[in-house]
Parts: sequence; C-alpha cells; structure tokens
Amino acid sequence: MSRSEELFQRAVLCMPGGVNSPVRAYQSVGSWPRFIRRAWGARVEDEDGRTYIDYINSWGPMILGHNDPRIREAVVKAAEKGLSFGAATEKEVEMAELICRLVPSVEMVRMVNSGTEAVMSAIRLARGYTGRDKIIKFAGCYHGHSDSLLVKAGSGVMTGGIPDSAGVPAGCAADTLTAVYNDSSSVEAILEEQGEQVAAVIVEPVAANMGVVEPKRGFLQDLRSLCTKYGALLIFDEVITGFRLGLDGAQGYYGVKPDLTTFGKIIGGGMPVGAYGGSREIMNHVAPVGNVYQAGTLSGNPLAMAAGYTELTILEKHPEIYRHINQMGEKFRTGMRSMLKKFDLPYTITGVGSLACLFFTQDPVTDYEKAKESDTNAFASYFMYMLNHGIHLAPSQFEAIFFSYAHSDVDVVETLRTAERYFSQFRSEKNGE
Ligand code: HOZ
Repeated sequence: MSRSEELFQRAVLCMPGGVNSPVRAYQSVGSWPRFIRRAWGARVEDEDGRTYIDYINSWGPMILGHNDPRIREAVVKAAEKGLSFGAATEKEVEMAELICRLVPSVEMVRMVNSGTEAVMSAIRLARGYTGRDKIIKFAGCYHGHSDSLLVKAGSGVMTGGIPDSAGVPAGCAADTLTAVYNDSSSVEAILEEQGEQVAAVIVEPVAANMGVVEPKRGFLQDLRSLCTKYGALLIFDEVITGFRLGLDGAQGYYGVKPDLTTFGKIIGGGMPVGAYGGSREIMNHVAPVGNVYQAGTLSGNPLAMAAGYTELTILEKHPEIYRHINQMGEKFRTGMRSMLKKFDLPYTITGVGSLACLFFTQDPVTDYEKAKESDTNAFASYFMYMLNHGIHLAPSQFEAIFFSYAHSDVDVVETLRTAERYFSQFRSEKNGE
C-alpha cells in the first residue's frame, strides 16, 4: 500500500472524507488523495516520492511557481518579528495602497482571510449600502461556502452533485436568485420583476468553478448597464481572475468597472488571505466608519501581508510574467485543440490567458447546464492516466488548469504528449484494436 493510501485510511477516521476541503478527496475520480509533502517551481512531490507537473497551483495563488524564494524570505523575515499582533501594521497600509493603485475601481480595501469571507462581507456591504436584501448569482458560479451563496454553486458542490447544500436556512436561500451565466436577459427578467429588492448581482467575470467558461462578448457590459439601471451593485468575484488575467484582473481585461471586487488566495502568495474593495463612497459604509459590521483578528496578518505584498510587487515589476503564463495557456489550448481534431474526439477546450479546461463534452460550454453535460466518467479515466504519468490536474471536471511562471515550454509539451498517449490508446480501445 502506498503512503498516500495509508495516510488516507487514517484521515478518513478523523476528518470528514479524510480531507479539509471536499474536491481534494478524489471522490469524483474514484481514487484517494495523493498527499503532497513538498512543492517547488512547477512541481509537487507526494509522500511516496513521486513528482508531478502541477496544474492545481494551490488553485491559483502560486502564479510565480511554488515556493518562490523571494516570498519565502519575506515570510521568514516577517515571522522573526512576530506572527500576529491583532493590531494595525505598516505592511497592511502598503498592501492596501498597492491594491488601490493597481485596480482602478478599488479606492479602499478591507483585508480578510479568505475568498469566502471576502464575498460574504461584500454581500453584506451591498445589502447595507442599498437597503435591499436580494442578490442575483449565476448557476455554476462559486463564491465560497457562505449560506446565501451555496445555491446552484460550482466547484465542490457541483463535483459532488449537491447544488443546494443542506444546512442553509430556507429564508437565506430565498433571497438568492439565480440567473443563467452568459444570458443577460435572464438577469433582466429578474430585475424587471424584483429590481427594487435586489442589492447586488455577483459574478465570476470568467466562470472558473464549473470548468472554465468565458463570458460572451457584451455579457459583462450588459450586467454593468442593468445594475446601473436598477440601482443594484455589480460585484466581480475576482478570487480566480484577479491579478491573473493582468494586474487589474478581469475588469481590466474586459473593460468593465464593477462597484465592488472580491479577491482571495491570489493576493496572499500562498498564505490565507482575501479582500474586498470598491469606491470610497461605498467602502465608507464599513465599520468603524459606517454601520456595516465586519471584523477579524487575523485580518491583515503580518505574514500574509508580507507574502502578498511581495508577490504583487513582483507581478507589477515584471510584465513578462503575464506574457509567459498567457503563452503557456495558449500553447496548451492550441495543442489540445489540434489533438482533439487529430483523434476526432468530441471534447471541448476552453480558457483564457493562463486558465484552461478540457470539457468532456462536444457542445460549446457557455453555462452550468452545458458544463453539466460533460462525461465525468471519461474525465475520471483521463485524469487517472495523467496522474499516473506525472501530471497533477485538479481531481474534478469542474475546476480549472492554472499555469504559473514556473511552467516551461517543455512542461507543456510533456503534458500534451502524455495526453496524446492517453487519447491514442483510448481511440485504439474504442476501435477494438
Ligand atoms: N474550492 C476550491 C476550488 N475551486 C478547492 C479548494 C481546495 O480544495 O483547496
């Protein structure tokens, strides 16, 4: 028995599903988690000493590659001065100034500890600011695990086939209205009926928790106009796209200005961080200036600020990082697309910049219903082959592939070759050869 299997046997006895976050359990691919003991650059190594080219990248934040020495040194230096003060620090001011400078729609920002917390707080702020209770989200978009957002959510809930979590009070879910991603008329229909009660429309500008689904041309612009027309706030959840599609995230990439933006792990360089921000006018409703309460002992934690500030500063100083990760994404998508053609496979490759996804379905994937048409058994078979041949993908059809600055041309070629070996074998088996 492998060491990962042994650890998993122990883990299931003391942790639900043996994990601290559901997708990691490998349930949907019919296997057990590979326990990771270290990571560097584009590689992770499991407890059995097997190394993999990693495309999970801690679900986004390792944009420079794993264990970047500059970030590690910044954390060590900060740790030497103390791990947590529960008090104001210089670094959190520098961090806030940096985010406000890099993201034009953000004039003020509040640091929190995760994307879930950021979104939960932004929703409360939108409700407090507008005096309205309802929110609109899109089926298949995932905004963390707070009550009002676990309605038709993506990521682990989609992977596990539980679109509406137990434990969410009916009254809470009733204030969450769901629309169809990439269909602004579905939002308009809700707003026409209940516009005066809607505090916010929240969207992942590129949906990256139902696989990767790009916004159609004009979709985000339509949301902007509708929100302005009906007096609702537009919230961009940039937990995945922020500082990945560019320094100004998806809002810069698509040229749409939200009222509030949420960030997550990406601004922590590997430490637990989140943030929400927007105009001075809206953010001044947050306590202690305003009456929307939100607080946290570890918010602005000195280690997290040191890691995040170092990472964002490097990203700002080195535009070549974005060129490189986008090129890697493009190389992968192009290579995969021609492979699908070569083997005449009814699958679809999607993505933008350094995000990608191979959907095991033929039709263009534009929303939750289309994403759900994917053949998840076919994904599981592909996933296991890739894993057994040194490629560490997210263990779910409904997650993204993340490229980092540490991925090289050689890594992408090796990944494509591995996929090619799988697909040629798969085709031979299918043809009974
Ligand atoms: N919700 C994350 C993916 N979208 C998974 C988090 C994790 O397992 O680390």
